[in-house]
Amino acid sequence: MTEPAIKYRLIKTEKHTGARLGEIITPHGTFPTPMFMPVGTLATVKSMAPEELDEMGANIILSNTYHLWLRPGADIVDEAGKLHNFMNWNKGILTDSGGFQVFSLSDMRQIEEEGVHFRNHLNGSKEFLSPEVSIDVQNKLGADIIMSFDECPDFHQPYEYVKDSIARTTRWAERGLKAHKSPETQGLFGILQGAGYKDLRLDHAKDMISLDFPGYSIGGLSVGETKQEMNEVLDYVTPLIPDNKPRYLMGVGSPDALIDGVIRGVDMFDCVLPTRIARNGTCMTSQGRLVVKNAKYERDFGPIDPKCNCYTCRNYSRAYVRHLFKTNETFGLRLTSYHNLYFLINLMKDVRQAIMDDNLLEFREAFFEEYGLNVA
Ligand code: PRF
Ligand code: ZN
Repeated sequence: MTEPAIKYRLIKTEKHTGARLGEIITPHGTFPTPMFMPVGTLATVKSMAPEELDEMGANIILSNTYHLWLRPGADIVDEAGKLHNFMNWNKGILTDSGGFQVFSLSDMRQIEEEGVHFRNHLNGSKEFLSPEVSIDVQNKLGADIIMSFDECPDFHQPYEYVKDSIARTTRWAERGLKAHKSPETQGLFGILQGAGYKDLRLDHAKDMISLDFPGYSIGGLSVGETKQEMNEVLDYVTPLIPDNKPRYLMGVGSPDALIDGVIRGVDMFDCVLPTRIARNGTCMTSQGRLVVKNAKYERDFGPIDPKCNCYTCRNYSRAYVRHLFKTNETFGLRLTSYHNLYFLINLMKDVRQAIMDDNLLEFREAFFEEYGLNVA
């Protein structure tokens, strides 16, 4: 028996919620959870150097099989010494399987038992992605954590469709497990689907958990449903996942959703939100979102967020960052990207402390109040 690549250690559960303090043990380090993972789709977290990511406290970053498979190609990354070497990042990397990206980016996709036929969103060429291809590409990319190939049905897709879809996603997961060549260096997570149907969610979780993956992702959320609907799914899905396995909520990154996810037992999150909104000048602050291009910041010489200790807030003013955005200087979006990522990474640090102190619900109330969110 070889050691699995990814392990999880539960340190404590918060007294009044399902929140877990723990750590995830990877071939590139042991990192505290709950955690937020910045997204670096094309083997770069847009505009951030790896040294900056390290400095702000990022531990695992996410990259995408679909994008790297199309450009520059898995063989080139493999020859470069895999993703860690290619992009000069020595901590954790997770890759998504490509299923979700095929569904959201490509035209004319056609799902069959064997896999998905689709057209390349860059040049229109015909492509085919299957569980075996996805795992082969992810083996070549070499991330510490890889994802099984899934279909992410719409939250409100018809029941019969979702029922067939989750059965196929389970068969795809079994094929992925068989195809996986390096379980001792890469942990393959199973993805739980089932849209908004409780019985299907429970069935799929049970089937996937019986396959004994080293971790589980909760997919099919943050795809147009309400916050209440998402929280309800988490309420009944996360308790089914064994305590000794990490739980990863895919594609979720608003501060309130992070806190509400942690309360329901989620350990890992990723989202393009902080970096995407940063590039158009929107900042997350302790007092809610701030649009730094706004005229009212023309002579505001205070930091983006007075409560933030990041490089941007320690050194630059709202007026300066606004000026950079007004003149299209790229340093502006670097400063806001740094700040937003730091904000979420630091939020998770505060959340871990609140779990330690057993006062996560009080923390939530105070945070929501100040951020301008409905506490209910
Ligand atoms: N499946 C995969 N990647 C994802 C999702 C999913 O359901 C989501 C849903 N929010 C984001 N990224 N493979
Ligand atoms: Zn800051």
